[in-house]
Amino acid sequence: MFEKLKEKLGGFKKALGQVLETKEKEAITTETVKAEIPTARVETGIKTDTRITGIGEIKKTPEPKSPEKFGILDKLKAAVFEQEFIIEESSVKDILWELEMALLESDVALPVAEKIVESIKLELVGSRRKIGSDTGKIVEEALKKAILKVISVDAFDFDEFIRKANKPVSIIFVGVNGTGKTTTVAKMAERFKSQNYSVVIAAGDTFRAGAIEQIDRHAQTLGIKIIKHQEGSDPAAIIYDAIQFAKAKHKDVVLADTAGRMHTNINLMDQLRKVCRVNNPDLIIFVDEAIAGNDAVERAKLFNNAVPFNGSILTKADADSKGGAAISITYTTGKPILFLGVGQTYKDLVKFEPQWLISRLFE
Ligand SMILES: Nc1nc2c(ncn2[C@@H]2O[C@H](COP(=O)(O)OP(=O)(O)O)[C@@H](O)[C@H]2O)c(=O)[nH]1
Ligand SMILES: [Mg+2]
Repeated sequence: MFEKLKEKLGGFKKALGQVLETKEKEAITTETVKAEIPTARVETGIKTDTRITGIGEIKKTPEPKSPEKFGILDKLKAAVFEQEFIIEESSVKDILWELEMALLESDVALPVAEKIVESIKLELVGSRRKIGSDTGKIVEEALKKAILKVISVDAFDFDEFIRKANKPVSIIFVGVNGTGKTTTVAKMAERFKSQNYSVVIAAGDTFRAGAIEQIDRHAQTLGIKIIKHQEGSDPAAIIYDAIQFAKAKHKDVVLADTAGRMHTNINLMDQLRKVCRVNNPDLIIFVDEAIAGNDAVERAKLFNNAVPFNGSILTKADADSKGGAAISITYTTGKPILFLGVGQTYKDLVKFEPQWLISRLFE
């Protein structure tokens, strides 16, 4: 997962680390040169003092290698290593440009790549670094901080939300075709079941031939109640029926599948608005595939305009080497990633934590 991005971030870390080390060496050289000048003065000073105060007392002139002289030299040398050097913008400019290009190549959206680079610049440029500190660590911390900033939004804990919500909790899954909505509904059903919630599935994709059978098969396999109508019927009515059923039977969660639709199809987006308005779900979740990169981010924007969603699920993260969508979607929509789909079995769903992604990127 995200191998190419990991590689690029690793490359950046190494390259910037080298730039900082070079700067550090330059700083040491400069400081050593400066350090030698006061040493000379110290020697002269001692001689002068001896001459003035000690006429006739030549024997009191300090030995050339007196302990005092060594002491001062050592102190000066120590001072060099306690010295700091300042990171200037000119020394990191090129390398930050390369980072921006690498992020764009990894499908990170332009404003997000710019934001990351800007954060790193703010963190490093003008800052004082102790000579001898671990430059790799400095760069890694700056990178982690910058990425964490763009992938974190106001804390929303999905599990806590479900625990506290009035039951039944209704969740509608939306997105374009083939991204993994139906599979994700089944994975979520399995996850809720394992947490001892009772689940009802609404077969809200009445548009595509075979969609009802597909979700029905999942429901049978998982032993979960499903509410379905015939192909071509009104999805808003099916979801409504499922919620009424859940209320009557005291079920905990309603998971509603919907037909995939292009974010650019005005009629189908209007239909989705109606489905959500009629049913007023507790949560709307946008599902897209991580491998779609920037396309997923663009689609998320338009879906969020039509039916403002609470969070997104990125599927097929197991097949995504670029990581751009995972990094960009939260910053672009202002809504958190809730889960990642990481495979084709029911268990292949991981709760998304920003810190988890960061540790994956730098492991
Ligand atoms: N590798 C992988 N494949 C997935 C994942 N989620 C869904 N799929 C596959 O994507 C295809 C489309 O999934 P489906 O749920 O029918 O998409 P929908 O059209 O949005 O409902 C299926 O072959 C799924 O097995 C995932 O997290 N990883
Ligand atoms: Mg489907």
